[in-house]
Order: sequence, then structure tokens, then C-alpha cells
Amino acid sequence: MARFDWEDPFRLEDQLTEDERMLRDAARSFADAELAPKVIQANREETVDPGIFKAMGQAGLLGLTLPEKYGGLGASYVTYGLVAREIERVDSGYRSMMSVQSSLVMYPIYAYGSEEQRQKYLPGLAAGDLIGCFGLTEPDAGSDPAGMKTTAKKTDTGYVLNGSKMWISNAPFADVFVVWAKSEAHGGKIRGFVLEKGMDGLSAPKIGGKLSLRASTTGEIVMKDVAVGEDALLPNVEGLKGPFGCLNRARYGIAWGVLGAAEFCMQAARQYGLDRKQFNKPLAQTQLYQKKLADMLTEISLGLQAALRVGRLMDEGRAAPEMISIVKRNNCGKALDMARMSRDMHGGNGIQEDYQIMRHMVNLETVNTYEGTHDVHALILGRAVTGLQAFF
Ligand code: TGC
Ligand code: FAD
Repeated sequence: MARFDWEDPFRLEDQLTEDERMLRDAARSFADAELAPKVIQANREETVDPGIFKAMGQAGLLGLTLPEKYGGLGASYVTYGLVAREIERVDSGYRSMMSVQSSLVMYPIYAYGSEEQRQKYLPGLAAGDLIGCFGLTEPDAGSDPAGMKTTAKKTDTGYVLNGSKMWISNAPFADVFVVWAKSEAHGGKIRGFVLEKGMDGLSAPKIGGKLSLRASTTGEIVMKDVAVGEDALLPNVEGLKGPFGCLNRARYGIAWGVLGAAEFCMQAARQYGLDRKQFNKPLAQTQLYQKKLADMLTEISLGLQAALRVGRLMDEGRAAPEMISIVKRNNCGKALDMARMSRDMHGGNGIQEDYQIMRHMVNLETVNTYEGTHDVHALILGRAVTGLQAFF
């Protein structure tokens, strides 16, 4: 029989191509060198160094699935997932910064934009010289984005946008804003617009006081009579399938990312249990402690195989959104459970920032909520199973 390796139970390594392994290793080195040393202070002070985008750009981590002519690497979606796992092993907020830029800003400009829009924005976004954000959620429209109130009114020269967006990652320092609005000229259908920092009537105040995802900056987008030209409209998509097409990719990346955070929490709990003695023996030698580690190992292993399968199907153009709902929902929920478990296994030390478990735990509360909450993905799946929608 083959030997068992607890660090790679189902031999994920053998299922990756050489290119995928190489880019994964590069992302891990980047995360260790550039992100891990900064994260405790960034989280404590709730600050982000925007220079991280440039560093990510130099490392080739932004928009890496896009073609090289737009600054991408033409990499597979499996590679994108592997990179998300390495970045989120350090912090969900850093993965958030990367996935918003890649899946929610660069992807729609690439997939729905004109050639002029691609040329204008994608190389700068890939290099991290430009920072992007994605405005879908509003104060009164979260799980139900069809209820958005932001409007775009046609003028002689373009459009005027009014409305506000809430909980927008990267917004306070963004240069490029991909914003979704109901357009009167298109029968009230949802359309995408690309706005730029500095436009009259556009502001993006920071949301302070977050107790989760503190190493990623979140803000509002406020639009008061923001006048844009015809060239700000993303011409090639109409309706909610526009933003959802972007969310499919970001949700898929999250399914891998959260397992990086879970692996960190599990490995820390294992080491803590080996090092700490109570009742004259290591904690790791107790049955309860080992059961918890076995549960974590099982969930991480299953989650990684599922994420890999969905990634391969995405690369073959055969992934359905419901497949992504399964892995986004399950991996987020399980990662959150594992982080809470690891926090408990660290005893009092589990609440201390140097151990980094509690930060992962509170971050995962956000990740379980954004990009479709755990329950919203249950309803998407329930609709697929029954043919009956239960949202309203
Ligand atoms: P529904 O009737 O289901 O669909 C409306 C239209 O959209 C199409 N569609 C999709 N297309 C592609 N991919 C998908 N996943 C799609 N889901 C739906 C659908 O075919 C239809 O097209 P058409 O042509 O027939 O009009 O729409 P609904 O209004 O009933 O939606 C219900 C629900 C719950 C599924 C949906 O609204 C939902 O997913 N809500 C969750 C909202 C959400 O995920 N928000 C995320 C905001 S962005 C964010 O959180 C970024 S955080 C990033 C970070 O920091 O990392
Ligand atoms: P609500 O929709 O009000 O949901 C509240 C609760 O009700 C949840 O438990 C939900 O599951 C439940 N619920 C809702 N509808 C139903 C139903 N029909 N049946 C049963 N239960 C239901 N958005 C962006 O557009 N861009 C971003 O970059 C972005 N970044 C974010 C960053 C952070 C840190 C956070 C916290 C959020 C971010 N979001 C972003 C917003 C995020 O997508 C929303 O918070 C999320 O979609 C949930 O919407 P909501 O907060 O309005 O909650």
C-alpha cells in the first residue's frame, strides 16, 4: 500500500500540471515574503498599503487568467484557485483585494468591454498601477441586487449616474470603478459602467469600525449626478447576468481561498497540540484533540478535491453556476467551523493576535457572507433541486 501524507492526503500535487505547481509555489513565496510580515499590524491598525497591488502585479498575480496581450498570463482557473489559496493562507483580506481586481474588475472589462476599454484599463490593472473596485451591493439591496436603486439616465453625450453602493472592497483608494446601474435608455435593465476617480460627484468614503477583514479597505460609492461619456458603458452585456458572470469567477476563487485559511488554522492547531502539555501529556495525544484534527483534515481534503474538479470544468468551459455555489457555500462554512475549532484548541492563546487564528476566524465571517451568503447559496441549490424558487 502507498504511504499516507497528512499534508497532501489525496495527492493533489499529482493532479496539477508543472505550470500550475510553479505558479502556486511563486504565489506562496510572494505571500510569505510580502504579505505575512505586514498582516498583523495592518489588521490591528485597519490599514492597507496600496503598494500591495503593485507588488501583486509585479508577481503576475492580477488578472492571471486573461490573455498576455492584456497583461495576464493566460493561466488556468485551477492556477487562479491555487494562488487564491496561498494568498488567503495569510489573510482573507489580501485575497479579497486580489480577487476583486482580477475577477470583478479586469474580467468584466475584458469580457464585456470594448477593445478601447480593454486597452485603456487592463494593462494598468494587471500591473497594479491602477486599483479597481466593483459596485453591486447597495444599502437596501444586498442579497437581492435586482432591487438596486442606482440609475443611469441618458444624455446627449452619455449618461448621468445617481445612487450609492455599500460595502465595496478597495473603493476608498480605487482608480477604476465598475458600477452596475439601471439604465432608463435600456428599458430599466442593469448595465455596467466604468467610472474613474476624480469624476465630479463621485466619492468613496471608507467604512470604519469593521471587526472583520480589517486588512482590506471597504467603502461606499456615492454618485451624485456623475456625468460620463458613452464610452463608459460596458457595451457587451445587459441584465444581472453581467455582474453574476463576474461573481461566478470570484466565488470559485473563494472556494479555494478559504481552504488556505483553514489549512493555516489546522496546521497551527496540530503544532500547538504537539507542543503544549496538560495532564502530563501533549494535548495532541488526547482523543478529542485528534478527532478535531481528523475532522479538519477530512473537510479540507474533500473541499480541495471539489474545488479542483470545478476548476477543471471551468477550464473546459463546462462549469455551471450551481457547481460554484456548492463549493463556495460548503468550503466557506467548513472553513469558518474549522477556524472556530482551532481557536478553541488554542485555549486562551487562541484569542491572541500573534497566533493569528482569531483573525482568520473573524475574516471568514465576512467571506461566508459576501459573494452570496451561505443561505443564499442554499436557496440557489434548492431551486436547482426542486425547480421552485424560494427567495420571495
Ligand atoms: P435570477 O432570476 O436567478 O437571474 C437573473 C439573471 O441572471 C442570470 N444569472 C446568472 N448568470 C450567470 N451566472 C450566474 N451565477 C447567474 N445567476 C443568475 C439568470 O440566468 C438571469 O438571466 P436572464 O438573461 O434570464 O435575465 O435572479 P434573482 O434576482 O432571482 O437572483 C437571486 C439570487 C439570490 C440568485 C442572486 O440575486 C444572488 O446571487 N444574490 C447574492 C448577491 C451577491 O452575491 N452579491 C455579491 C456582491 S459582490 C461581493 O460581494 C464582492 S466581495 C469581493 C471581495 O471582497 O472578495
Ligand atoms: P442581506 O441580504 O440583508 O442578508 C441578511 C441575512 O438575511 C443573511 O443571513 C441572508 O442569508 C439572509 N437572507 C437574505 N435573503 C434571504 C431569503 N430570501 N431567504 C432567507 N434568508 C435570506 N459587495 C459588492 O458589491 N462589492 C464588494 O466589493 C463587496 N465587498 C464586501 C466586503 C465586505 C467586508 C462585506 C462585509 C461585504 C461586501 N460586499 C460587497 C457586500 C456583500 O456581497 C453583501 O454583504 C452580501 O451580498 C449580503 O448582503 P447584505 O449584507 O445586504 O445582507
